[in-house]
Amino acid sequence: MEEEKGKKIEKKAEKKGLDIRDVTTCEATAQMLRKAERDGVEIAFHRAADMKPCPIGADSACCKHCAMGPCRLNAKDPYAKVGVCGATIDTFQSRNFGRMVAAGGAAHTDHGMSMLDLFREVINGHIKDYKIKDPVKLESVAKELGIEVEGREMKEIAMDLYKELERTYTQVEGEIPFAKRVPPKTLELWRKHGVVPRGAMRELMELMHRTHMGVDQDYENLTKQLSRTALSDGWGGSMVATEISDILFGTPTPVRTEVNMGCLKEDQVNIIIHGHEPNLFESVLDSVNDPSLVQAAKDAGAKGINLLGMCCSGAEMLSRHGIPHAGNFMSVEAVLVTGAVDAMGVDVQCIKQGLAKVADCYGTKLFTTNPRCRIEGVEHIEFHENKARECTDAIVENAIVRFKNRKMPVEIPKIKSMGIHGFSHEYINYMLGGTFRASYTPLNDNIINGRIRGVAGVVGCTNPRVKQDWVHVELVKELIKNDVLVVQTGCSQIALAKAGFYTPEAAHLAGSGLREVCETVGMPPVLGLGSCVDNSRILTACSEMVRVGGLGESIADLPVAGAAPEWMSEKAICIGQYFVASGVFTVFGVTFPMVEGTKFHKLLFDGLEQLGFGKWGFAVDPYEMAQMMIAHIDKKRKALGLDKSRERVLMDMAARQKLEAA
Ligand code: MSK
Repeated sequence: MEEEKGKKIEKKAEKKGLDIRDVTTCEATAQMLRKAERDGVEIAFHRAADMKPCPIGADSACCKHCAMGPCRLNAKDPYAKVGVCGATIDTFQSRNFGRMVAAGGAAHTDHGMSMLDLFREVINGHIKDYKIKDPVKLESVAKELGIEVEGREMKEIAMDLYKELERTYTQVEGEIPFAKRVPPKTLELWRKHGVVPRGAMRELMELMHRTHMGVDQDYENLTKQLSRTALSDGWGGSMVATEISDILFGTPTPVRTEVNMGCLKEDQVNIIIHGHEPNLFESVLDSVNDPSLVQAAKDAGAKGINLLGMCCSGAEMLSRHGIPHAGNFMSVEAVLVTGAVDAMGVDVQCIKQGLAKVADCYGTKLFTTNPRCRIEGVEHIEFHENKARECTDAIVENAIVRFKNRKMPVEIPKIKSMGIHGFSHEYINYMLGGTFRASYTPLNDNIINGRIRGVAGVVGCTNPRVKQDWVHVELVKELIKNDVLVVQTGCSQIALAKAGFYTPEAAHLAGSGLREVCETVGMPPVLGLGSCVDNSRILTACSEMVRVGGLGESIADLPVAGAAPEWMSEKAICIGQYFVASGVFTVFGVTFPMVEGTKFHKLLFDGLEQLGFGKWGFAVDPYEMAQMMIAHIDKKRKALGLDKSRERVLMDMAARQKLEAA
């Protein structure tokens, strides 16, 4: 029966043209895709082959904001028609884009607010399972925001910091606290254009209002509000999430650990935590180390309990504690196909509903834990931080029961890669400058002397519309080969980690200048900074580069670029927009939800840069994407007068030796 079903899925996949080599370069995922087809199980790759994207929606040429429509325009002749209310293609697109920014920003902001709620309850003693693990970071963030720290108790400083950061969300007038971290010239530009965020709730509310039918119908005006909202995520919600998570759970420092499905262990109870908020994962970590639960696992015949992460909370735990990571977004269903996962606990964001069916097929215990994210038919064990272990112990206990009663044959791909993760922006400071002169000066110096051409952030999701991991890996290969230092977060980080780029030895793949810096410092040419909210670390690093000097006065002056080559979520659009509004050229792959050549498209892809911001770019091909980013970096180098130093580095060995001696 199963065999027959399997043959049907295989045939269906063939008919739909699903050639496994075309959909993923992740060998472990490919192996599990083959097994899924043998087992008669469908996962997102099959569903993607079975679902043609709506061409009108893909171009964002439709509007369903009221019941006079939905209206749709012709992407080939977008100005030929208008909606029933008279809205033009530019209004359609800026509204749709604005709502993507709002949804993505709300996700990060709500995550950040949860972290802040937890912080408050820890400070006032209502939650005792967590404590402040990094008082040094607490003090430095407090000082940066103008809070007095000298001679004060940690609790007093923490409460003042809480009150200050609460403004990030609730403030109705003024500027969000981390506006203080923005380079003055960038902030001046924001003020000039009226895009400095007040409070995230206000910006989100206003953006939703202005994208309602019959409100803001001027794409330029709407772009200001969607930029202000995106900035309230990057320099607001996400930045608070990162900083508070560091204060509560520790600021990452480099740690060696493994990624990929080969980290599963057949003879152990395997538990995967997948999602975004680190608090659930931190408590599961306590549970799996509880001697009574470890003993229970042994009594059930297991050698121990093996805890792994997936997606972004996995990337955070990888960075902070060296917890092995089983794979990125497009591998989350595939990993269940191993039959080795005894329990998976999920919290919020990027949790596919399809997981429920796959978990059911393989007898994996799947649990939702967050009241914001439940899945029909999936058992919910609610996670409360004031009794965190109740939920996480229950997940572990259920996993042990499933291990004892494993019925399905287990097949674990024997594939994993070792790498170094955990490069917070503070550690980059220390790594490059040493204990006594921790600073970004050596990074700036190496950019100025041309050994490092520039810095690129390569981040974001995986998407079944492109070959999993391939665009990430090829893009990063091209960048480092051309002496561009790469920083990463989220699922992109995991793609490169699986491909072996997270070892200092990977420096041999870099161009001569970057290789030399990596070998001197002993660092990989690709640095992982954590989860998608940790993109805020890249903003902070950019601010530091400006502050240290020599690379211009604003973020827009820096020889940097960003990319989300396999993006899929609205959060990615919000991230892209906050990078663009901060001054960074940001290239997206896969698809871009817009008709090319409209006025709104021209504004995002060109006009914003002319106003002093960054701009968007789009390319599907990783090599073209790399060329676009490198060309932009070179343009910025030229504007800074640094093009000559790089020519010397690349072309003249004697001059290079002279520079080294200097
Ligand atoms: S998990 S948002 S698929 S990076 Fe943050 Fe990965 Fe993108 Fe989700």
